[in-house]
Amino acid sequence: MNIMKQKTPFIFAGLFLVLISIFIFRYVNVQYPPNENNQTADNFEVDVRESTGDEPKVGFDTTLHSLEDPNSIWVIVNKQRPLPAGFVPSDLIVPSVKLRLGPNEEQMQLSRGAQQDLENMFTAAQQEGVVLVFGSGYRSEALQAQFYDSYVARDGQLAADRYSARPGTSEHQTGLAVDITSPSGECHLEVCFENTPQGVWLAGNAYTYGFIIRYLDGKEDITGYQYEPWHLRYVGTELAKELHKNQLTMEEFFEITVN
Ligand code: DAL
Ligand code: ZN
Repeated sequence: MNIMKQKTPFIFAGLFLVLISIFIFRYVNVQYPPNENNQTADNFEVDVRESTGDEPKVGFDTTLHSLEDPNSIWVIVNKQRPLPAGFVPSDLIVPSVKLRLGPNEEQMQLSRGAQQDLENMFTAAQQEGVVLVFGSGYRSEALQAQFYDSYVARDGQLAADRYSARPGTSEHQTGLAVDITSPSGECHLEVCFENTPQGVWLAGNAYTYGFIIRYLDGKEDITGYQYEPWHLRYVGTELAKELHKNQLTMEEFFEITVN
């Protein structure tokens, strides 16, 4: 009996510690955002690590694809991030869509990873009465050099650098970029393309097929290029929705500095 009396304070102290631990555990847990997307614990950790407040990345796994691998649908290519010298995608195909040039032209190809979504996008636009034309997709380093050199000869290097990538730094070389035009060629590679039925449809719908308008209006200081409402870049539907929703460039979303 005496022994029990001596132990009672210790039993109460033990119970008290257990209750305090449960309370602390629960309190710390509710400090994190709810796991809405049924993510794995690993993904969840990534989100918490990268969250800085009210930015759009909460609940989005920013590590899903490589930003460096030229075969990745998230590869970021810009003036500071050239492709490996002579890079050629291994999965180029000619999509079954309306082409601006003959099917044997190099530019009429794109990466197989983007094919299905591109074809679905062209079909959906057509069903809504908008005919899209595949203007220019994959371009080798050599073809990009021809283009760039001709622009420099015509407009001077300073001007050309604002709208044409130097060879080795064009997204077209990844096979994941495509310039869209219309059957009439109205506003082909001109800013007024944004007001054509094709431009309006793409601005509102391309993201649902995994394509973004890569060079947004007013973001030249970030992307390095003037507004190009015709230049689409395939990034897959998950990222495209995220970028479209917040009207962000890849550089902004992944916090990559461009000078
Ligand atoms: N017009 C884009 C920037 C390119 O040349 O790749
Ligand atoms: Zn382009």
